[in-house]
Amino acid sequence: MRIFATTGHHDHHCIELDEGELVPSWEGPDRGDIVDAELQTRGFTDVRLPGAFDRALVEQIHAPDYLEFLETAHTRWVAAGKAGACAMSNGWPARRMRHIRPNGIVAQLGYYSFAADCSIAEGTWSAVVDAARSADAAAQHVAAGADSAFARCRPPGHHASRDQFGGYCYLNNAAIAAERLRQSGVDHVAVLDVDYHHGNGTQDIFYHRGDVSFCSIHADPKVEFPYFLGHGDEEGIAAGAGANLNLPLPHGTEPDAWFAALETSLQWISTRGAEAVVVSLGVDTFVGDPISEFRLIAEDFTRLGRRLVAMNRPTVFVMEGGYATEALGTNMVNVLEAYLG
Ligand code: Q9C
Ligand code: ZN
Repeated sequence: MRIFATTGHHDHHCIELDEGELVPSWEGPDRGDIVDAELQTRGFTDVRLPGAFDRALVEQIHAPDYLEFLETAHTRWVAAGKAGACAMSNGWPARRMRHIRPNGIVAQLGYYSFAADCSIAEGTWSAVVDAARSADAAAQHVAAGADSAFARCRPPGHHASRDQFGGYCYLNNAAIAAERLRQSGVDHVAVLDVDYHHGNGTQDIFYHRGDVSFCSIHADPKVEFPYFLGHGDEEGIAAGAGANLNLPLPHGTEPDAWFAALETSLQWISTRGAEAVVVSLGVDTFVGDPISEFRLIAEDFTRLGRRLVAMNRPTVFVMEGGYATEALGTNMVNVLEAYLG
């Protein structure tokens, strides 16, 4: 399996507001390095740098004004003389307010985000671009005939929508991979999101589209981030009606219940007629994850990799969450190794 990654992610380290405290983000540079080291140790040595950033492709997924905002936000923050090293909002357009784009940098940070767990450091944009490039390159590799590829993305992407960042995500790497597959002649793509959190960004991006089916297994948004999307009755609209499947599960979910949901997902994907699959691969379903409440163990990630083979379709793996850093490499690579058999 070919791996696409860069070390550009080192420059992306942010602070987050977590349970009333400003702390270094759980989503830190060590995550990329840990997975890279484990890949190396376990013989995944076909590691490549991705190609150039294809802005035209990314503009099929994200609004041009949003891209320009992300690219320039930190520079504008510094120019405005703000105190913090990371740019972060303190106001968002909530119920009964209007979504009119404001002028200043702080206000625009609120306009273009939905959570205070995600800020913009000096090196954020270049790291975000590198992650998108990796996802694109992995999709191109699969579109060219490879059975599978792994985009070792950091930061992750599945919470990012067309024009909003949050949940440690800025550009939606999995959506970019799916769009690349579509543009390469794959008529129908399925995105299977196994991260602990609902992939609200990916769902929203494809919600009205029938050519990309989206399925997510995640903690119930009534009790877990991103809180405001990911319920079981969200099925898609217009051409996308019936092309969205959410399987929310309670805190404390044990492996057997999780794998029952996986079987439902795999069956649904086979009925959707997808020709290729993008897996949003988060391993924060792990029992030891410091911010999550499911109970999968390391062997369950091996079991997951084996079950994904049953889809029998070319597959692009895109790295998402997983915050138990001591186990992150093992869990992530267990999926990939088991997939190869
Ligand atoms: N006390 C991904 O896994 N906030 N994003 C957690 C915990 C946000 C997770 C707060 C979690 C975002 C890609
Ligand atoms: Zn997650």
